[in-house]
Amino acid sequence: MYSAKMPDGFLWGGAVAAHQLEGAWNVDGKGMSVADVMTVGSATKPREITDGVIEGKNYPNHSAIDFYHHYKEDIKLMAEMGFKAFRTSIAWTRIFPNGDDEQPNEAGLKFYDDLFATCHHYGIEPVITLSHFEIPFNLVKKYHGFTNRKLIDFFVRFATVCFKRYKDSVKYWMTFNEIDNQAAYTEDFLMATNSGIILNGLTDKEKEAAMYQAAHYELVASALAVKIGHKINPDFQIGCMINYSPVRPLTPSSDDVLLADKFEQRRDWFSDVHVFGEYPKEVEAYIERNGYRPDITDEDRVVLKEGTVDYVGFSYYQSTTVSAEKVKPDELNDLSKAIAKNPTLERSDWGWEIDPEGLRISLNHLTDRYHVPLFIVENGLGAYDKVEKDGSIHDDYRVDYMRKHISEMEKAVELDGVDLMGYLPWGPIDLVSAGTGQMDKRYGFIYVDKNDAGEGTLKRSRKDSFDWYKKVINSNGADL
Ligand code: BGP
Repeated sequence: MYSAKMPDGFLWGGAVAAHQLEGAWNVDGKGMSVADVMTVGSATKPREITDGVIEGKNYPNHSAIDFYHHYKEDIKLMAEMGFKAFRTSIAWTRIFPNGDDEQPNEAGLKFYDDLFATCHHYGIEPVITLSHFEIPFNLVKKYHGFTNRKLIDFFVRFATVCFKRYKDSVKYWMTFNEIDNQAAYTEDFLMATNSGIILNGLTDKEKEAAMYQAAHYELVASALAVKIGHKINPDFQIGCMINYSPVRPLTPSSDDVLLADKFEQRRDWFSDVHVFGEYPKEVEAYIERNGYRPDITDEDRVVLKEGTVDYVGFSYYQSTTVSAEKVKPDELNDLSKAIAKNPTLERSDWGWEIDPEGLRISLNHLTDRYHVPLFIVENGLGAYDKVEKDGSIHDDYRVDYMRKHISEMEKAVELDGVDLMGYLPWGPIDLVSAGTGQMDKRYGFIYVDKNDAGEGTLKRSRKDSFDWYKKVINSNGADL
């Protein structure tokens, strides 16, 4: 298998999000976020988004793996693997419990002071996402999330407070996690988590119109934050974060090839705006042709130009394959209609296609398009783990998945000349799945004793992959 040493300073580590591991959902003044009103689902049953917290329902994010009270032990384990960087998010509702509060919550700010100090104690660089699927629920109910321009101010206030407070302890930032997920605007779950909008009862056309508005306000909010962040500390590296999935045509037919292109454009525009500071022509034409009239002012366009990002952070889990049998290229609106099963790829237990070469293709595509440094800030395999009688966990499937992906990443850096900042696989410690709310969809090198029903001791233990990843980091990627 191909392997190569990564450049000096390469940021090996892992990535999580506050709401998926911290727990302590209403402790020390934290307010309720959209993640706190979501129940447990499964591979086949979507999570329910409830109207607040209803007694008797299981809300897994409320306690998660209680990282809030275990972070010292958890960061120590990550340091043992040799982590150089740790990506997490700042829970917006720990800082502004309702989102529209005038003053921040000191106890929330203090928690992250302590967390970042613990990281630095071990020489681990924090990499921080400002908004990772945890918008204050009050902003969802009172303002309809990012369909309301006021959300720009609330987000910018939150970002500014964080930039000022952590200006000497955090260098790497990202604004909105997987901002492009909302391209799949018919999925109510994604619209709620990404943009804080609950679209019950709207037609698909209305949902799409709401998405273009919310996405625009998020992009303006992001650009303003980038601009302000650079003023507060010119050394900040502030990136965007997209869910990148290279698009493959199912057959070599012109329709399939064109459809794959159109599909890709419809997702790439989010990162286009972040990097170039302007909308791509294709998307402006599409919005116009479909009669959507999002509120986009001339002033907004100036802001977008002034707040372009320093790097593109992205998650990579799988590629996407499309077929024009299902929808013709010019009729493409609801992206989910174009997706076909790729007959050449294996799937995880949750149906996610496994495509290591897709990672190399992604790195090449993003480099060609953007000419800025890239950062892999999520990648990994969600799987069921079996704990043996002696407590060991032989997760060779996880090692196999990661080894193949890292090998493709190393080809992209070494053979294709990609400028890559680091590799932060998802969920180095088991945590609550964002998509399903399950605990048993596990990504970790560190096992946490807790199941889907919420039972367990929360004890942490090392899986086989723990030692394997430690060896990879120790050899700077040469020993896979
Ligand atoms: C990404 C999210 C993460 C994470 C990951 C895995 O989309 O940014 O928050 O959860 O996917 O997804 P899941 O947890 O549904 O397996």
